[in-house]
Amino acid sequence: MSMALASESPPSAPDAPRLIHSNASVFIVIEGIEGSGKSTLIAALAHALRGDGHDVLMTREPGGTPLGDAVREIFLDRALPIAPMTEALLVNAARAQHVSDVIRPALAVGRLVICDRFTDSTLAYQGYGRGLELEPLRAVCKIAVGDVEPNLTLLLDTPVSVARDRLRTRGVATDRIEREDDAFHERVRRGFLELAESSPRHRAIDGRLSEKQIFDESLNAVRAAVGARVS
Ligand code: T5A
Repeated sequence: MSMALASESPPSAPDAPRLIHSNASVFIVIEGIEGSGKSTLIAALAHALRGDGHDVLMTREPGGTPLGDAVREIFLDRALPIAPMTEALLVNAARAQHVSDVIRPALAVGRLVICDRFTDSTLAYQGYGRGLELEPLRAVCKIAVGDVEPNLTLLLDTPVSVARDRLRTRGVATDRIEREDDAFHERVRRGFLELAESSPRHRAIDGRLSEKQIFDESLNAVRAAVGARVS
């Protein structure tokens, strides 16, 4: 990930003074294959939404907590062989902590949470990519997140070749998942698309568009989701 999405500290207690102009408690997730442009979009969205007066929390998976960051190190370590189900359980252990310590408390005090990856990533990577059955994976994710669900999931649908070129240009060493072959990443991309097509709370955006076009389309979708929460 190009931008270190700062895992902010867990939000302060509900009775602490906060600069909240909107208490919509909105949970936005950004999904897509590696290099699809998620971190770029999230930084721009957070800036614009803060301008709208929202108290925005940016976070990511795996990560978002000290435990999550430790799991992330293991998860992406090229030197470690990790079985597909172990991947699913590791990322969901981190997710359970993330939801409990960061996401749920932030939503409870009316923050707008933008998360780089969530449960769809498990279904796309460990399900469609690694070949694990989707229903058990959904059950594991459900145990990790309980009743916390995104209000909106934006999928940046970017062709594998385009995303790979972007990552090559960026020049950062590939991690354990990025180094998988194109066929794996094609399955992951198809998985994300199937998940997006099967749910009204998803919006797929063409990741080949310019950063500005993606940002404009995404901001409109987020503002609509916020409007639906507060109306
Ligand atoms: N994982 C994660 C699982 O297997 N299961 C799970 O359940 C979960 C949660 C996490 C890894 O973990 C796996 C999936 C991943 O392999 P990560 O580092 O969080 O890895 O995620 P990455 O997707 O690898 O993050 P990246 O930074 O590599 O990709 P981004 O954030 O999608 O892309 P971004 O914004 O950094 O952009 C990449 C480059 O493209 C340019 C940017 O400037 C940057 O140089 N760019 C554009 N160029 C042209 N047009 C645009 N519209 C552009 N947008 C960005």
